[in-house]
Amino acid sequence: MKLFHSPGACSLGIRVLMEEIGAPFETVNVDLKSGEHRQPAYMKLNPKAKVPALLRPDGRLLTEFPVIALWLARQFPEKNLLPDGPEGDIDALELLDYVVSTLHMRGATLAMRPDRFCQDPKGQEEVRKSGREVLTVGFERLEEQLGEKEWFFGHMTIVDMAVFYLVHWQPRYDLPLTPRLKAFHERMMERPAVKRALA
Ligand SMILES: N[C@@H](CCC(=O)N[C@@H](CS)C(=O)NCC(=O)O)C(=O)O
Repeated sequence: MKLFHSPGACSLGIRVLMEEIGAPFETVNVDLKSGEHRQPAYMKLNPKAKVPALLRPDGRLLTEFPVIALWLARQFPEKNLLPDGPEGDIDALELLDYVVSTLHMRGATLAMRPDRFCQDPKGQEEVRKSGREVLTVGFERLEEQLGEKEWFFGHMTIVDMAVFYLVHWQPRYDLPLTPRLKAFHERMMERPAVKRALA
């Protein structure tokens, strides 16, 4: 397996997941800052020009965080990375998609990079505000769903990896984390897999 990622990007969640799984994998750093993801060499492989992307041993390239995470969880069932119960994969996808499609794409992206959507400084302030509003509502949802548990579904699952990268971006969107999310982030930061992924 080969993971295409970029330090500081949402691919961190997949990197942590792969470290938790502990199977051998290669990493390829795609430098978003210099625009390497839009260069022909990467676009040929992944025309979406995004990270994460995971090259499977059979040669298929997987894109989209929830898809990569679900594939990895299914590939290593002994690691128990899906919620328990007959609809564990559905439960995981429901929350994963909320974190990635709403809180990341519609919340954090707007709050962190308003310049990508608007040139005018006043307009950028509006964009940033709109992203922070989405995050504020989302944090309340996540706070409630986490409750007094250590992990979103009682034991560690692929959902925790997505929440991790989102809360890890906190200094960039500069919105206080709710108490349980803050404790969740601190808990994740203690994990050897996270330390390895961030090293
Ligand atoms: N929907 C995609 C989002 C991936 C995404 O937006 N990745 C960002 C990094 S956090 C990226 O590659 N950005 C490059 C760009 O948009 O130019 C997923 O779930 O993987």
